[in-house]
Amino acid sequence: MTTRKRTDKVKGRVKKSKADAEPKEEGRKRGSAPDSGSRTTLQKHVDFFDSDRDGKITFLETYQGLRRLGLGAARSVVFGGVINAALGSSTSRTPSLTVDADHINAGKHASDTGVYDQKGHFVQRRFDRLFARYDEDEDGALDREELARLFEGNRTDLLGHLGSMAEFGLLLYLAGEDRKGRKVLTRQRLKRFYDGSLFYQLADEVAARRAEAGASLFTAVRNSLEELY
Ligand SMILES: [Ca+2]
Ligand SMILES: [Ca+2]
Repeated sequence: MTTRKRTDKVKGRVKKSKADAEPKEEGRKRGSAPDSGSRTTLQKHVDFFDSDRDGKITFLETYQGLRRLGLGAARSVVFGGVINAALGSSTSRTPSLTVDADHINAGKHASDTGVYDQKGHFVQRRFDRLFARYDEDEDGALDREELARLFEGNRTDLLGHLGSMAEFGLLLYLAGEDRKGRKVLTRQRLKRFYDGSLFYQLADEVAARRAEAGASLFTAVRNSLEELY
C-alpha cells in the first residue's frame, strides 16, 4: 500500500514537470478534471467547489475547496466568506451565503474574452494569440505586471465574479511558480486556468504535497502551523 502510494506520487511529479516543460503536452486532460465537452469553463470551475454536485455551493463547500487548493484555514474562511457573500446573493437573487451554480452558468461574458467561442468553450488558437501578446519579455510565463495588463483587457467570467477578492493576486499565490524570487504564472498554468482544469490540477498537487509532508513528523508539525494561516 505504502509502496503503491509512493509510486503514484513519483509518477505524478514526473508527469507534472514533463507537462510543464513541453507545450505539446498541453492538450492532454488530467484524469481528475471533469471530462465533458458540454461543460463550459465556468461550469468546470464551479463544479470543483460543488463537491456533492447539487448545483449549490455552500460556504462550507467553498471553504473546503479553497483548502484543497492549498489555502490556509484562516484565509479559506475569509475568502470563502467573501466569495459566498458576493456570489450568493447575486446568483440567488436574494440575500444568501449559498451560491446558485445554475445562475453562475449564464456564460454571457465568457464569449467576450477572446479565448472562448460563442458557447463558452476554450479555443487553443485564441489562447496562443492572447498569451503571445501579453508575455512581453517572451519568457513563457506571465509575471505580476503582465498578468495585470492581461486581466485589465480580458476580464473572464471567473475573474469578474471573483472581483471582490484579490483577483489574479490570489491566482498567482495559489498557482504561481517561483522564478528568481518572483512569482510567475506559466503558460501551461494559465492555459489550464482558462480551460477550467487548473483547480483540479492544483488540488492534486496539494494533496501529493500533504501526503509527502505527512511522512515526516517534523514537517507535519511545521506544515500544520503554516496551514493555520
Ligand atoms: Ca453543493
Ligand atoms: Ca513574461
